[in-house]
Amino acid sequence: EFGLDKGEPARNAGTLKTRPWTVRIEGLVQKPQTLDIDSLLKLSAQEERIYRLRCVEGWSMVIPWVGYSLSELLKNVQPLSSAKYVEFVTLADKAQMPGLRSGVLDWPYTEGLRLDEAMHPLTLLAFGMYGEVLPNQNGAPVRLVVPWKYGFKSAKSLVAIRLTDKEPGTAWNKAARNEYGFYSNVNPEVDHPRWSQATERRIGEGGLFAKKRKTLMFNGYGDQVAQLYAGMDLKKFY
Ligand SMILES: Nc1nc2c(c(=O)[nH]1)N[C@H]1C(S)=C(S)[C@@H](COP(=O)(O)O)O[C@H]1N2
Ligand SMILES: [Mo]
Repeated sequence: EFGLDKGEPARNAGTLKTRPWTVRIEGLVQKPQTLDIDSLLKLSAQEERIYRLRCVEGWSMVIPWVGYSLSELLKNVQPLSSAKYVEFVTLADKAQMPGLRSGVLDWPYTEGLRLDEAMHPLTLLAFGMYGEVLPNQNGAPVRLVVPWKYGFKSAKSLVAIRLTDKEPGTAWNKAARNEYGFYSNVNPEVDHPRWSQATERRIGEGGLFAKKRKTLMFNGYGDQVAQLYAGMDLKKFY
């Protein structure tokens, strides 16, 4: 990426207003809904999920999230048969988020998944981490977590979830199409144009001098998700 996160501490995150908060579930669904955060929190049982997170820039971390499968929410709104993709739209409030003045990305930050990826039980709607409510800087009050994809796919502070029939644009794909593809599955065999993705540095394992680990296909979740990509050329659909 372009160093947007680097040296830019979450100094404004503390003042983000996360209540009241609503999330619209809209587009190609039988039952569009606008849910306030308290209804969303109660929609399904929250569970702790301990996932590996692999950053596209070559580091990784193990994180205990709290939430439930996004599929629980999607089933509720009854996707139409024409729905093929899900677009995730996040808050872009200039009054609260001075970082939006930076022209690096086309705000709001948006992300996207294919509908079958979004319905996969590993795809998490997260409300907490480390047994606590999500800190503002990590995407309060609700974010996405997709553990077999690079970390940037995990859109934070969601305000809308939109089902579509066309592949939605995503913030990083629009900014640098050749560097960040729509799929962005963790893949040690597809290098970023500017660095290798074969290895990673695990945060918590001895800092800069620790031996790097080999990056695993689909971040080690291949048994669960490889089937989603059967027959696809993942070098082309990176
Ligand atoms: N709303 C929103 N979500 C976002 C981003 C963003 O700028 N806005 N950045 C993405 C990127 S580039 C990264 S690396 C991760 C960072 O998540 P973290 O702050 O929890 O580490 O969030 C992703 N989700
Ligand atoms: Mo990032």
